[in-house]
Amino acid sequence: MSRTLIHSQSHSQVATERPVFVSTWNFGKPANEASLRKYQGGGSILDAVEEGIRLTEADKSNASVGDGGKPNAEGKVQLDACIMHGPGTKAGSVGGIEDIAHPISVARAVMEKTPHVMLVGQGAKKFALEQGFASENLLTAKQRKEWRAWRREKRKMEAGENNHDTIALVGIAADGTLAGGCSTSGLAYKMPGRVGDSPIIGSGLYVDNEIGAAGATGVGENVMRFCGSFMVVEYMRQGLSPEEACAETIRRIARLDGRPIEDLHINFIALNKKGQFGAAGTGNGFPYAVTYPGFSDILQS
Ligand code: SD4
Repeated sequence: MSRTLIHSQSHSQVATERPVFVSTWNFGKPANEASLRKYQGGGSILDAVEEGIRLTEADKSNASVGDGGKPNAEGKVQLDACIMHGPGTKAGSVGGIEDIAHPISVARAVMEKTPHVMLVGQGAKKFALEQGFASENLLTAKQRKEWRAWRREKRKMEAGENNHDTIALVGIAADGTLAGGCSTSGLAYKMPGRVGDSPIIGSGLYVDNEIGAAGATGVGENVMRFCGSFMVVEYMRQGLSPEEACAETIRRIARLDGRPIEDLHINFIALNKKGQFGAAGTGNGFPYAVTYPGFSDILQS
C-alpha cells in the first residue's frame, strides 16, 4: 500500500487563540465564521457548532447538506445528522429524516430532550414536528431536474463524483470544552433508507472531552465499518498529532479494506485539546476550514 497517496500536511498546526473551529470543505469557512460569531455573541461551544452547521444546511446551493440536498433514488431528500457535547459525552442523532431543514437541531433536541441517542425515519420526523420544527419540501427544482435526468439514464453514481460533501464541524471553547456536529444529505441517489456514517456516533463524528474531536466526510461505507472518527480520536489519545491521527486512520482502513487507497474516497478532520488541528484525505488535496479569533482560512490537507 502506498503511503504517498494519503494527502495530509506535514505538521499539525496549532491555533493561538480560542475558540477554534475546524470543518470540512470550502463551505466550512463561512460555517466556522458563523460559529465564531455565535460564540463571541455569548453562545456556548455547542450553540456555536449548531449555528455553523445550520448555515450550511440552509444554503440551497449546497447539494449535499440540508435544504437543496440531492435526493435518494426515489427523489426524496433524506437527511442524516449528529451532534456531540464533550462534557458528559452527550450525543444526539437523526438518520434518514425527511422534510425537516435543520437535522442538526433535531439531533440536538434528541440529545437534550429524550433519553435516547438516535431517532430515524418517520419517528425522527414525528419527534421534530412535535418539537415545533416545520415540515417543508427540501427538493429544489434544480435537484428534481437532475434526479429525473439521472433516473432516465439509470446511471450509477460513482463515488468521488461531486456527490458527497458533508459538513463535519468541531470546536473547542476557551475553557477547553469540546463539541462537534455533522450533517449531510448522504450519497446522491442512495437507496431509500440508506444511512451513512454521518449520524453514527464514532463514525462520522466523535468528541472526547479529554482528548479531542474528529469528523469525517466521503463515502460513509468506508468510514462506518471502521468507526473512523473514534479511531482518529484514539490515535490522538496515543499521542499522534491530529493530522497524523487522520492519516494513520486512513492507512489502517486501507490496509483492512484491501482496495487501493484512492478508491476509498474518505477524509478526516481533527482537533485536539491543545487547539492543534489537522486533516487527511485519500484524494488530491482535501480542503478544510480553520477559524479562530484573528484567523479564518481554507487549508489543504
Ligand atoms: C455519507 N459521509 O452519507 C456521507 C457523505 C459525505 O462528503 O460525507 N459526503 O456517506
